[in-house]
Amino acid sequence: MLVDKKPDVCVLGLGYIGLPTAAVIARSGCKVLGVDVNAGVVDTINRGEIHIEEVDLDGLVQGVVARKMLRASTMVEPSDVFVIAVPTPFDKNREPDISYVLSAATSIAAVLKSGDTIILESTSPVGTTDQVRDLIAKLRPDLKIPGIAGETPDVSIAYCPERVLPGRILEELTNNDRSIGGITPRCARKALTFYKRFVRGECITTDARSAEMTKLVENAFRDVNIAFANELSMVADHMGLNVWEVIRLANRHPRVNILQPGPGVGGHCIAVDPWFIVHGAPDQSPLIRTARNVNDGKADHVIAQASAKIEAEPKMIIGCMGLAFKANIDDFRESPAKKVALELSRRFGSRVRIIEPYAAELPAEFAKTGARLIDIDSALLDCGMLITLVDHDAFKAIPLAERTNKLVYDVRGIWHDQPDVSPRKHLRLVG
Ligand code: SAJ
Repeated sequence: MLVDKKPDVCVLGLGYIGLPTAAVIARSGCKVLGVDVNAGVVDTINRGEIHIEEVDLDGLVQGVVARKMLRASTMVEPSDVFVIAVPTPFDKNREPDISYVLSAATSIAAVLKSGDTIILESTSPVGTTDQVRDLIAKLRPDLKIPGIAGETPDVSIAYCPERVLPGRILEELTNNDRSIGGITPRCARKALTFYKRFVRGECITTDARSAEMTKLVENAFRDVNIAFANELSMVADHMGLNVWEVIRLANRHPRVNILQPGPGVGGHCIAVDPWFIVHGAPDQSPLIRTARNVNDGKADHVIAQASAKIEAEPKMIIGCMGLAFKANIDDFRESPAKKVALELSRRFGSRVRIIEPYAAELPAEFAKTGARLIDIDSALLDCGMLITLVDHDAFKAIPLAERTNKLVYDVRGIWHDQPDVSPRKHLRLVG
C-alpha cells in the first residue's frame, strides 16, 4: 500500500510514447506537465486533443486535460519526477544521436531540487544514463549525485525503457512488465515506487546499463528472427519453393517458431535499435549487423521481383496493397511497403494503383508518379495484378472468389487459400 504523497510529474517529449505515458500517469492521480519543443503539439494537447493516432488515446487525453491532471508547455517546470521520452535517432553514419536526451537533461537540471527523480525512457545506447548523470553533476555541483557522491545522494536517476506495441500502447503501458535500472540500487527503488503507481505488470529492478542493453536486445532479437524469415523467402524464391508452406510445416515442430517474411522491417524501433548494439561492439556483432542488412535489402528484392512480373504483363493494371509499416495502423513512416509502392509507382506510373484503407490521400512523394489511391472494391474491378505489401485485416478478409483471375504476388503471405500454380515466378493465377 502506497501512503506517500502523489508526486508532480514532468514528461519531456510528447510523441508516440511520451503522450500516452503522460496521460496514463495523469489517470493514476498525479498532476502531470507534458513538455514538448513543438508549440503546435502543446496547443493541441491543451485543447484536450491529440496529434497522433493511437487506440483510445483521444478519450483518455480529453478526460485528463478536462480534469486538469494533464497540461502541456514548451518549458520544463519544477516537479518531483522527470520522465524523458524524447527521440534517439541515428545519424547518417548510423551512430546514435543522444542530443535530444542531453538537451532534456539540461533543461531538467535548471529546475532540479533535492528529492527529485529523473527517469530516462528513450531507447538509448548503453551508457547514456551515466552520461545524463554526469551532465547533471556538471550543471548542478550543489547537489549530491548518485554514483558520484559517497554519501546519500540528493536525487535519483534511473533508466526504464518502454516496450509497448503501437496500436496497443495504452494496454501494454499498463500491463507489460518493466525493467528498471538504477544508477544505484537506491535509485532503482525510487523509480520502482513511481512505476508501481500505474503499472500492473511486474517491475524488475536492475542496474542502468543492463536495462539499457535489455531494450536494445529485445528489438535486435526480433530483427534477427524476422531476417531469418526474410532470408528464407529469398532462398525459397531462388529454389522455386513456396516459403509460406515451408514455414507452416516447420512451425509444426514443437521448438520451431519462424516469423513471417514481408517487404522488410519498418517503424522506428526494430530497424534502428540493433545499430546501437553494433555501434557499441562492432567486432562482436556480425549476426546483428547482417540481420539488419538482410531486412533492409528485402525491399529491393521485392522491387526487383515485382518489376519483372509487371514487365511481363505490359497491359495490366497493378494494385499495390498497403503503405503502412505494419498491419492495421496508419503509420507510414520508415515503411518498406511504402518504399516498394513508391518505387513501383516511379517505374510504372499510371499503371499503378495504391490500396491503403488507412490513407485519405497518397503521401506527397507519390505526387508526380501517376499512381492513384483507390479503394478495395475498385482494385478488385480494375487491377489484373495484386501485390500484398501489408497484412491489413481488410485485405485478409477479401474472399478467394473475388481474387480469382488476379495475378497475385503475395509478399505478406495473407492468402494461403489461393493455390500457388507458379511458385518459381511467385505468381499465382487462379481461374
Ligand atoms: N514484421 C515482419 N514479420 C514479422 C513480424 C514483424 O515483417 O513476423 C515487421 C512488421 O511488419 C514491421 C516491423 O517488423 O514492419 C516491426 O513490427 P513489430 O510489430 O514487430 O514491432 P514494432 O516496431 O511495432 O514495435 C517493436 C516491439 N518490439 C518487440 O516486439 C521486441 C515493441 O514491443 C517495442 O516497444 C517497440 O518496437 C519499440 O518502441 O521499441
